[in-house]
Amino acid sequence: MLTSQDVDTYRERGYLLLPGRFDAAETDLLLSEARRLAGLDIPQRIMESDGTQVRSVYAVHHHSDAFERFTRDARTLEPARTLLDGDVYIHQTQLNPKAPFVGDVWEWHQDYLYWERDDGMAEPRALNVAVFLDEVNEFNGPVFVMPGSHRLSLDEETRTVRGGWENTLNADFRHKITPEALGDLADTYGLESVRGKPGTVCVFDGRLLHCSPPNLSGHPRTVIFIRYNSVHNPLRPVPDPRPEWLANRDPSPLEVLTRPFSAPVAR
Ligand code: 6CS
Ligand code: FE
Repeated sequence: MLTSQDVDTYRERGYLLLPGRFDAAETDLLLSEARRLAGLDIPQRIMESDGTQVRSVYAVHHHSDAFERFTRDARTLEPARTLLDGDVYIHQTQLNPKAPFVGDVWEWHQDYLYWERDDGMAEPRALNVAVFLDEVNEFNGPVFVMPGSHRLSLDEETRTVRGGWENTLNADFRHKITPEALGDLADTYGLESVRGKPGTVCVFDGRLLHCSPPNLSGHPRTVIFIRYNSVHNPLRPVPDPRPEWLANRDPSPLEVLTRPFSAPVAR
């Protein structure tokens, strides 16, 4: 599924954009599932600070057959298996509908620092597969990245400033990189925003430095994130573990579907 050039780009820059991987019928199906899930009053649903708009729904593959199959579709799972060099399992899934005007920022961070400090992940051998269900453009809160920053361990520059794991989900982040370090990093690595049409897949390294501004367009910006971890990279015990719906501790390998996730299931 990935060319050798794709793999080189990913290794060099820490992320890879794959346009046109899912068609409109598929993104429409996932969008309607996304709307259904955003309407469920479940602990996995996290609200924005305004208390009315949905910021995220986690563990979508536990609440939707379509999303569960989607995590095993060749177009999401194969890139993860290739780039992580073998069997993988799901660490976490997240739906991020990013409602217009009301949402809060996602500050600069490396995901792996959360997975390491909060979940006991042994190595940075995990990645994100993000799929755009709406167009992502400069106005609606695209992810900003610092290309090449995935080679860095920013352990020293990242301070743990909040106590509870709720602060790994809301806008008041638990682990914050100092502004001084961020300024220097931005000068060294430069910034890019990751944009594309619906159906685009963006794969990015668990250590790629990223953030995203609020959505200031008039329409939602729905993105689904699947976080795959290598089965050889287990979570170690931690004193106060996050719930399994944020940090899955069952590393059973996933098998790739032989048909598109959207194909009718044979009975
Ligand atoms: O806490 C987590 O696991 C998630 N938190 C952030 C800030 N980014 C993604 C990560 O998966
Ligand atoms: Fe993140």
